[in-house]
Amino acid sequence: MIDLRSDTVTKPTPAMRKAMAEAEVGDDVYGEDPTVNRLQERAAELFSKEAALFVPTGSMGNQIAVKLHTKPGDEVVIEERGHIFNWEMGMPAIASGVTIRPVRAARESGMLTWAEIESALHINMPYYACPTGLICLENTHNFGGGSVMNAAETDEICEKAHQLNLPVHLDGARIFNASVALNEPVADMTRSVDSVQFCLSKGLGAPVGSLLLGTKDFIAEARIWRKRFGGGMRQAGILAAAGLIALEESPAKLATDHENAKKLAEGVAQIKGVSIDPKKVVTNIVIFDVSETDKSSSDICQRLKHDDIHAIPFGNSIRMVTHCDVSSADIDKTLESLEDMLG
Ligand code: TLP
Repeated sequence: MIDLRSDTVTKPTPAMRKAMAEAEVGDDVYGEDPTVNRLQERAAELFSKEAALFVPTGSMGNQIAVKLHTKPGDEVVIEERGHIFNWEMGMPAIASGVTIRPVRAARESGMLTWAEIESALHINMPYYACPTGLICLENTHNFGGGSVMNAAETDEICEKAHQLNLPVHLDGARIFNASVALNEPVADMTRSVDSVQFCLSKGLGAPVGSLLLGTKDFIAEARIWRKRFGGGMRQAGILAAAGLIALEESPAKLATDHENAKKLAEGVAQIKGVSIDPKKVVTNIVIFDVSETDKSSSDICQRLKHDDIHAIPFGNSIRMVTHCDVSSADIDKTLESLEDMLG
């Protein structure tokens, strides 16, 4: 099976499984799991943040951040294709009582400029608009095609936001992919955001888990909200053990995933009716429009399944995500199958 649906499908490596079997554990709700504590300390060190919290999912990390940065009735500014807005099942409204102000970035990459963010802010409009309480960024931007924002651009947005006393949360589910693509350390890319969430369970290949990072006070509060959200995981060291290996060993492997994505993008760009600019594919996500072919995106994905190739249709487009369980030969097979079908 060639599984290009997502990098969430990655399986733990033998080293991760061994570390999981041997992990030292304790009750993490009491803060007594030594492996979880090590993972949190290591993550905080890598990101140069005061503290980190191990959470079961990226969604939970993001939603705890939304909860802590806002109060009910606030508005959260986010790019229109952002994960927190589209794919977290309405949780900002349910858990935090906030509304979302989606802003469409002019750039296809989905990366907002400060001017675009600023035009959506509600400041000092107490009687007729929800006050902006938070700005959310996403790096890489998943439905912007795995696009990246560099440290300087992130700094600029944060600086302007902070001048208005607005916090910035970064959904950095794939921040290590961005870091590899830009050759910038994750600590630089996240130095000016107030909080950041990143996933161990995507390209880094761990089976479960994300980390939320911020100040000590923020993380102390986040720990309470993790429990309220049902994310107190007890002997979670078994999972954290895989996470520690993912942090140390996986970033160095991401460049291969990016090469495979580029090769895939260059290949599909040759197929008549398929639209994608391969130059814009800089990490592991390839999204291509098939509306000019004679088949719908779901028909194409259905047919790919006959060759045991799995991808997800989104509207007129198909998303394919490369990861450590996809090889260069798998990309060749995928291109052959697409060419046979559409060529
Ligand atoms: N993304 C998943 C789907 O939910 C769309 C995927 O297959 O790409 N932030 C970003 C940018 C994400 O892409 C995801 C997962 C999350 C947060 C949520 O992470 P989990 O699945 O751990 O809750």
